[in-house]
Amino acid sequence: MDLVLVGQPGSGKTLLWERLGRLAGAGTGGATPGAPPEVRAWSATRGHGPWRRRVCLVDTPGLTDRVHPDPARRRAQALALERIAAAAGLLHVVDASRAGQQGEEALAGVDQALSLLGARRGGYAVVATKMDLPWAATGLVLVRRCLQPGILVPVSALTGQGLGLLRRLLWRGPWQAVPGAARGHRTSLKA
Ligand SMILES: Nc1nc2c(ncn2[C@@H]2O[C@H](COP(=O)(O)OP(=O)(O)OP(=O)(O)O)[C@@H](O)[C@H]2O)c(=O)[nH]1
Ligand SMILES: [Mg+2]
Repeated sequence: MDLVLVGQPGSGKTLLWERLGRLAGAGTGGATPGAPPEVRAWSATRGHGPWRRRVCLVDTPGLTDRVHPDPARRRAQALALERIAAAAGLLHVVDASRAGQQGEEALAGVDQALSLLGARRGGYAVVATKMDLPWAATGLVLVRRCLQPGILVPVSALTGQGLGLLRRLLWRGPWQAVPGAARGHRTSLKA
């Protein structure tokens, strides 16, 4: 089951990806063969027999409002969009502290687009990170107001705040793999 971390550049995806990988006891995540280094995944399994579940968490490069000037970065972003389309779930990572400092403007563009996508497809949660920083509490209120209502998990990848809850969400969230879906391992979403 593929879950994908998405969001603006610098929102905190990679640090979360690393911390959650460590908590899940995942092997060292590596770049997907043939993929740019910004798109990487770790996977971990839990449970036995019929309860055995495998989660693959994918880190992606930040998505930008404008076409990125670097072709390598554009290629990585395109690959990220492919992973988003095939994922069982999206974890939309938002920098709560930046939102608190900059106001609603910080959540326009990419964040609005991801939020609308999440509302349409389901299997979507917002992760408000950097809650250890000043302004994050103000930012959290804005995130709740500006992005689609649904699952919202405040965390700090730096201090570990909220990561236990987020970890449980990875394993028990509203995502669901569809058996026998096209391309074997492809997953789809529960409505
Ligand atoms: N204080 C604090 N800093 C954080 C937290 N999470 C990430 N950072 C810092 O924010 C910066 C960006 O974090 P990354 O994890 O690299 O962000 P990213 O979303 O992967 O960025 P791109 O890959 O460029 O899209 C780094 O300097 C991190 O150390 C957090 O929870 N608290
Ligand atoms: Mg990153």
